[in-house]
Amino acid sequence: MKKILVTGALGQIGSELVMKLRNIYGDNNVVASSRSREGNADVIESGPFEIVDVTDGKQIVEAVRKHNVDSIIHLAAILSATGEEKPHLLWNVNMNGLYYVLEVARESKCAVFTPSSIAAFGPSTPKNKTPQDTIQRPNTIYGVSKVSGELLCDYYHEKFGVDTRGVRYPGLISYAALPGGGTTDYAVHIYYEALRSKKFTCNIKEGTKMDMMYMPDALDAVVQLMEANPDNLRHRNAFNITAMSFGPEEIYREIKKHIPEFEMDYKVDPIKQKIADSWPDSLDDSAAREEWGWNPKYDLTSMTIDMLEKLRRKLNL
Ligand code: NAD
Ligand code: AKB
Repeated sequence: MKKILVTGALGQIGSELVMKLRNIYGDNNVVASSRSREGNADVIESGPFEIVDVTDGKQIVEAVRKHNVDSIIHLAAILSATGEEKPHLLWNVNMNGLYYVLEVARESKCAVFTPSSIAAFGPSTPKNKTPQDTIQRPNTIYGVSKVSGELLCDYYHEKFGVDTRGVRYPGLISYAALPGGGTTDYAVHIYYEALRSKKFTCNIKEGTKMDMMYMPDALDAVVQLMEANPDNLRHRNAFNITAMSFGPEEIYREIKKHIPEFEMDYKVDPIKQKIADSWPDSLDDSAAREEWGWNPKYDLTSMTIDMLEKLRRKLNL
């Protein structure tokens, strides 16, 4: 990667990924973009920034040509919970957006990174140690867009030689930007409320295990996979990756070790619960480990220590 365009750059991942990429590849070589200028000022001001609405293919073409882009990190998307409220919007952003990105990449010979998700699996997928290659029949519009996206990316690689790569991210936990309308968002909000009000009402039922990951590992995955030797990649779109798997009661107990007065109760959101129940309990990420050396650094214990320390500083507590 030499000249990188990041779409959806002001979201949960983009806010941190752009800064990391600028550190590695140089401020001027990472073009952040979003459909508006609302969001993290550091991302907008520390390097080139363009307004790009991914549902308008021309705007992507213009940004790629103007900056001589060779790699597109495509993060603009609608996530699972918002998607169930606005399925038509989701289809337009997630599918048309990806199609336009792939078309630009085909014409301008760009590499493309597109995150898939644990949402690409569904109720009939094996739940434990979910294999890399297995049944993918999701029952959410988000999941349908993720499976379709994986297939479209593979198609563009096989048919047109576009260097497409991707991972199936689990729920991501971070302190810099809030999550954007997903089912795993509770695992971020719980840290804020543990510090602020010492009370948290969880919208996901006790015992609901989902894969999760701390943001530094998620960012490393992008760089490692995009820099991996293509000869070693038997899979491309998209690799299972995970760092930990837990239910709400386990993250609660871990936080309580540091904040003994912290209390949690439950008010289950039926839509989010249905989505969570359809996803795996834990992924098998051995293909990523074998093909490009995936090896996450954080588990629940080390993530919790770091999250609480960073959030205390951010919230001036
Ligand atoms: P996010 O919602 O925080 O950020 C997405 C950004 O895209 C937002 O800033 C939004 O304003 C922008 N956007 C929406 N519509 C747009 C449009 N038409 N044009 C341009 N920008 C638009 O999401 P995120 O968590 O940063 O996720 C990025 C990618 O990673 C998505 O593909 C998501 O499905 C995937 N992913 C995220 C997680 C997670 O836990 N965060 C897990 C699995 C997969
Ligand atoms: C969501 O909950 O929608 C995302 C995801 C796992 O894809 N965090």
